[in-house]
Amino acid sequence: MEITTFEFAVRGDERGSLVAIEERRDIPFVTRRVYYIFGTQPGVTRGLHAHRQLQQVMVCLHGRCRLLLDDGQDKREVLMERNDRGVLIDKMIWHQMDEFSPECVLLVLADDYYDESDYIRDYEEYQTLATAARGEEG
Ligand code: T46
Repeated sequence: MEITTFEFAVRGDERGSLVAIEERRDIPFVTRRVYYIFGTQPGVTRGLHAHRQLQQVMVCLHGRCRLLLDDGQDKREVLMERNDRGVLIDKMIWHQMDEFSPECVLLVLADDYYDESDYIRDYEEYQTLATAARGEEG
């Protein structure tokens, strides 16, 4: 499985730095929703689901954590620790985040509004749907 990342230009001057993320230029979609994750308690694992349709880009603004991506066949691990790099969490990719540093802040840009019916939270159901989707593609 290929991991898709987006490198953002760090702008700024002697006063400090700034990163701008423009939709359809720096990331491939129009952002309908922005959320951020912070204050994650030690030892906690978040995520543990896939989205049926939602596409997201995750950026670690501060601190670090581990992002695990799983397409149903292959698993990849990404260390999230850079505020100038986005990682695509595509639709139908099972994902979880763990090993959070105490000060970790994750920014997530999503291409649609929050919709609980878009979540697949059962891994067996996910595998069945991912296998069927691969069959349709092939
Ligand atoms: C994802 C990973 C990376 C809302 O009310 N609106 C929202 O837009 C979101 C994202 C969440 N919520 C509520 C639902 C829960 O009551 O906020 C609470 C925490 O959400 P959740 O347990 O889903 O958080 P994570 O960190 O497990 O997962 C989140 C996103 O939900 C998910 O889409 O891909 O981050």
